[in-house]
Amino acid sequence: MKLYIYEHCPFCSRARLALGLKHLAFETVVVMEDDAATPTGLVGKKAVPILEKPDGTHMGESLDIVRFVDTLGTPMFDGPPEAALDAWGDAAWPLALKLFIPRFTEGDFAELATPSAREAYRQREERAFGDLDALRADSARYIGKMNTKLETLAPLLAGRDAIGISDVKLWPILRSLSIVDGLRFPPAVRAYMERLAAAGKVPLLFAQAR
Ligand SMILES: N[C@@H](CCC(=O)N[C@@H](CS)C(=O)NCC(=O)O)C(=O)O
Repeated sequence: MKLYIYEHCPFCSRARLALGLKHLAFETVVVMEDDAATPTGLVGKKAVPILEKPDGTHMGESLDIVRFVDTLGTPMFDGPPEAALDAWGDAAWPLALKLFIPRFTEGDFAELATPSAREAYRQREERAFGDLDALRADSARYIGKMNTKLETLAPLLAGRDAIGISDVKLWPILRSLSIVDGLRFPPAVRAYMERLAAAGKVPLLFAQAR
């Protein structure tokens, strides 16, 4: 199998995590941010992740990919969703975007390795989120709010060792937040982030926190 991704992309991290947790062999292909032809040629639109399945056909949509991947080998993600984890992720997402999007545009990612790719990405995010410098300038306020939210996640993750579909949705949000310098991840949250990063073989972004 081949998985087409952007390294920064949280939806791609869902698919990477699911494949990694299931120990499935796959090749990663990073699509440049200014390359519309590759994804459009595969699934008819510019969006990743895209999975090339063992039969050579292609599929998009992260959760569809996770469901397909779960038909290979022993199912891991077929249990019921965990409402508290899903609710935390849904509530945190709009605030998380305000923190990680401006930092992603400056980040060290293969899909941004050329000036034109980085510029294409910056323009895409500015179309979606408006002035990124203004978002950046409000960081301290957003960081304070997110630190409060992270405290409420800690009791939900303390002692957790199960892995299910809700983790496939939650972990990529936390991975994205690991690029934000100044966030305080409570020990239970940090341990969870590190545990799934290692088990799923998807690196966190602390080394390039900014
Ligand atoms: N619903 C899709 C969303 C995927 C998505 O939004 N991917 C972003 C990257 S994070 C993308 O490819 N955006 C289009 C673009 O590059 O122009 C999924 O879950 O896979």
